[in-house]
Amino acid sequence: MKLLVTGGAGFIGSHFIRHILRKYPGDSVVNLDKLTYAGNLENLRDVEGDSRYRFVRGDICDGAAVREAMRGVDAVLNFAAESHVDRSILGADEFLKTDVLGTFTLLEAARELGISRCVQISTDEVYGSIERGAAKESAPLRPSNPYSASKAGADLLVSAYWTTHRLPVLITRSSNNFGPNQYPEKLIPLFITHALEDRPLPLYGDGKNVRDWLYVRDNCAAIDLVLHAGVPGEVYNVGGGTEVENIVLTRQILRLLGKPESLIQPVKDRPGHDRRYALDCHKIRALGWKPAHEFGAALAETVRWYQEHEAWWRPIKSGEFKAYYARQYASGA
Ligand code: NAD
Ligand code: TDX
Repeated sequence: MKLLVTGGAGFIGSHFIRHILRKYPGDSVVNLDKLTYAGNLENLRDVEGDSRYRFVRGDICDGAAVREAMRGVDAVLNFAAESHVDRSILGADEFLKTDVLGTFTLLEAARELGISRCVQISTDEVYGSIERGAAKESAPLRPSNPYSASKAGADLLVSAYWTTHRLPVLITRSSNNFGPNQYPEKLIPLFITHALEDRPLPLYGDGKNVRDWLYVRDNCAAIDLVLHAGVPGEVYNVGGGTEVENIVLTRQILRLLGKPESLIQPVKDRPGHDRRYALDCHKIRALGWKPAHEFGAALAETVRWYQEHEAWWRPIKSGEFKAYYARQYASGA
């Protein structure tokens, strides 16, 4: 198969490209990525010499660039997005452009070029906070923040292209991913790298918000399965099945690093902060997927990766991240 992966220089997309190139010797991948602050070609250094891999710098909102990259491919997987909730609260313009208009641009090009499989990478956040039980794929979309609202907008558009145009689309909605190469603005890499620098860990609110953690390689396996065996027009939840309160996770990270709990600094809560996410994953499990990595072991491996790859995260934290973080805490929260 010849694949177009968008946003492949980011966290999950780069793991997915490596997964495909390793597992399918006959496949090739075009990676279309704008290289925003979150895109990092270091994430793919080990595959850049592979003749089956090609990088194209471009914006998914640019119709001409998208059509050019999409020509001749069998399937499109859209990972490209503005992906950080806190940045969407500081300013949502880019979220609407990339997450909604970018998805629309890809759908139009896929329709024009007759692409036979399009996978949209979405998120559990589109269901909003789930106080009890777990959201099925048929649950109403009730996004709480500009990021999740723009992802929900994209999901609705993708589904409409199936209903109206019979474009063969599939959607995966996964829970919180973690693993190597995640930009250190997200909870796990932020807290690991801050702790390594002996900086305070800003824990929002009472620290009792719950996330369901999914190791990134397990998500890649699920996306691969949906690409090959999913039913067009369908949505698949992908949850790690590991619900943890933020405060518990924070203590676990500090323990793994041998750092004191006094580094935990409670700060003002995130506006619109969803209390809990939880997914019903019967549908993807019926396709034959389940997480292969145990949470504690995967977290320990992730902590080790950041300990051993300072050369990856230190330049990020002293570069773009620094300006973002100063904006985030400008109010003195
Ligand atoms: P990321 O922020 O690490 O990477 C996003 C990538 O998209 C970057 O390489 C960036 O350069 C690229 N990009 C951004 N705007 C672009 C544009 N206009 N055109 C082309 N490329 C562009 O994100 P991630 O954490 O790897 O998430 C990937 C996808 O998975 C996103 O769609 C996100 O919504 C979804 N998702 C993420 C998680 C998670 O926990 N990280 C969970 C569920 C779903
Ligand atoms: O500094 C922090 N302090 C803190 O307490 C940060 C960055 C986060 N948190 C809390 C907020 C959340 O309850 O930790 C939890 C996880 O936060 P994030 O890592 O920002 O993830 P979340 O908001 O849950 O969204 C993530 O999962 C769904 C991804 O960023 C999205 O891209 C994905 O769609």
